[in-house]
Amino acid sequence: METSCRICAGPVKGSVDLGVQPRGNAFPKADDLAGEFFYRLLVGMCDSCAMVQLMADIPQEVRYHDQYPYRASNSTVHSDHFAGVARRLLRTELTGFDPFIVEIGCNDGVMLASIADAGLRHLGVEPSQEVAALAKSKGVRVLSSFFDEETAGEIRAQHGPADVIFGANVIAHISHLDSVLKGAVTLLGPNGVFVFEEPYLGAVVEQTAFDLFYDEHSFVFSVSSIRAAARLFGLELVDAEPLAIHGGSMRYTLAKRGARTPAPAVAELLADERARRLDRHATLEDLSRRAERVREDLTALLRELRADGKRVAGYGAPAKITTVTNYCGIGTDLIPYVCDSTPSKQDRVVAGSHIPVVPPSVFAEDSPDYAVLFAWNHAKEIMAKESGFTGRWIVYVPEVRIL
Ligand code: JHZ
Ligand code: ZN
Repeated sequence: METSCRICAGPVKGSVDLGVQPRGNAFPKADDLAGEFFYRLLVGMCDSCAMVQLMADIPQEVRYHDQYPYRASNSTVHSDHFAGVARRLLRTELTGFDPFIVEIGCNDGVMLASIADAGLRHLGVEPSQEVAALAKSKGVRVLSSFFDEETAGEIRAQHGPADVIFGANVIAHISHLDSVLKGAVTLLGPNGVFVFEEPYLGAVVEQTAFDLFYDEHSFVFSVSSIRAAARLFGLELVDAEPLAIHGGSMRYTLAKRGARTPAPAVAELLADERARRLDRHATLEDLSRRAERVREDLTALLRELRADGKRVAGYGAPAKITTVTNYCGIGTDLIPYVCDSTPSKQDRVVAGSHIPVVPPSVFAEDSPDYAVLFAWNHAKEIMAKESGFTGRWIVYVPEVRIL
């Protein structure tokens, strides 16, 4: 199958096929499974600009509805990270007279709350009402909208130019990325920056983290694909910084073309990506083969444990659990339940695989023999919290192992 690139219209060939999948964050109620939505999860790379993207495009209104269940403050590591992002922006980019910052997809206000506390002009652009209400309760000003070129023009007309546009785990979700980049040009002041952090293709490839592919991730960025996209729309990549969050992310800084001198990190990371062949189809094809291996090993292990009469549970219901359980065909026969601390996911089931999501207290009482760590990117925090767990952890990133 071939489609055209959402950024440059070049040819995109599907290289990773993760089968028929539901929406990653659907988490339906057990008695409301009749209308479950499925699509083919095929991931490809553009021949021209190397942007990795989903071949399918699920309408954004279907994905980011008012009950969107993800809470960005779901871990102390994440909350600390975003408070740190705010502190750094306050120290670096927001030091002029009456600065203004816009956050695309501010979720529950995990970052902007610190900006609001500091008394700076800010605006979160957030289409999902439940998370927006949480942000507002922290004193964050929120515009209920999707961000695009038109919204950017409206914000500029009302508030003036922005010094910073920020986004975390949201820019790669927006299939009309071209309109977002044009909107950034419209909204930013002459020396303003567009800073965003998203899961990094290099980390996905290195760790065989195929579960980072789901409907919300319209793209998985790399330094080279973001540099190419920025150039097409009058922006320039002036900095890039690897981050540990979400299993390996990259923070990109774009400025208006010619406004800033690119930091040496950009050229260094581009060279590293070339050496790692991150712009080659063959790299995605290899990732696909390694994903198949994980599927074989994980299902074989779970079947063996079931045959031995062992009790197995899941720990954490990130969006990633939807991809991995549906791709591997893991249902309640192999994993009867998964626990997650997010109230908006509890008493619901994982889409497609229908594994019930329960509160962590159920896990503590049940004390299973094994727990599959689906929230593998939070391993340290979860294992510290569950230090009393007497069973053994199973991880599947970068390969299937019992810890
Ligand atoms: P977590 C998110 O994906 C959402 P997800 C989003 N789609 C995105 O783009 C990516 O990030 C990058 C639970 N948990 O953070 C909470 C516990 O139960 O890996 C969460 O449901 N106990 C915007 O959904 C889940 O695990 C704990 O102690 O893959 C983790 O989800 C902790 C720490 C977490 O994101
Ligand atoms: Zn392209």
